[in-house]
Amino acid sequence: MTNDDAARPVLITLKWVPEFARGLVRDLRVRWALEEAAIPYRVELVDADEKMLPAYRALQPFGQVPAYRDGALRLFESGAIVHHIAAASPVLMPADAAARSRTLSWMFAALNSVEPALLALADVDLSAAAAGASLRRPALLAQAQTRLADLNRVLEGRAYLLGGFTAADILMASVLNIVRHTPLVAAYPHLHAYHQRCRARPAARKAHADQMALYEGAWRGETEIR
Ligand SMILES: N[C@@H](CCC(=O)N[C@@H](CS)C(=O)NCC(=O)O)C(=O)O
Repeated sequence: MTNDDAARPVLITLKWVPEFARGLVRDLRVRWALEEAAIPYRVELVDADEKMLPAYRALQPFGQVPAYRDGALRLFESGAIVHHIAAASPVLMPADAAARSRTLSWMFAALNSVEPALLALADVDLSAAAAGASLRRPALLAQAQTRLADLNRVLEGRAYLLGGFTAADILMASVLNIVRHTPLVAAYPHLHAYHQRCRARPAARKAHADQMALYEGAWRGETEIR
């Protein structure tokens, strides 16, 4: 490893995930933010057993991914990691204090108001273990549609959530990916155009390709957790 490599932030994620999760693992948000901010980074991988070990729990208390190291700083929660990257990047956060707070509102909205509704629906649709889940589906679908219809209204006449692109769009577009197994997003024209616009960004494409390359065995890197 060169000195340059050693100074780079490190994204820690899962070595392998089942097919249905590929392209959805939350390291994607962090990769995307790093690409937008033009920050080179390294990737370290953990497997299902390693992420249960104390060394990893010290980084991510719930044994989940992603986790992140930036110098002496250790972070977990994808939203917090994206915020950390965004706070130092004019591409991802406006300079004005009020606009930064509004960006944060939309970042929380993506993770707190939209993601749970879409995850609940995806869980029922994609989890074989969700016994009796079909009974709940109509209510969960209605809940997801309510959120998406509200977002569709917000996005009418706007390229991005705050007008210009911010870290909030990384989180929101990544959250919308959760229902990629349904035609839900496509049913809302402003939301659909927004989602396509976000996904077409070169940084988004690169982040997605890099995550997928991992599972296709095209990625070679370090796996040691320090
Ligand atoms: N709120 C957390 C959720 C993290 C999360 O659910 N990660 C998933 C992958 S996307 C995971 O690690 N799943 C494996 C597990 O929970 O054991 C975040 O945004 O970082």
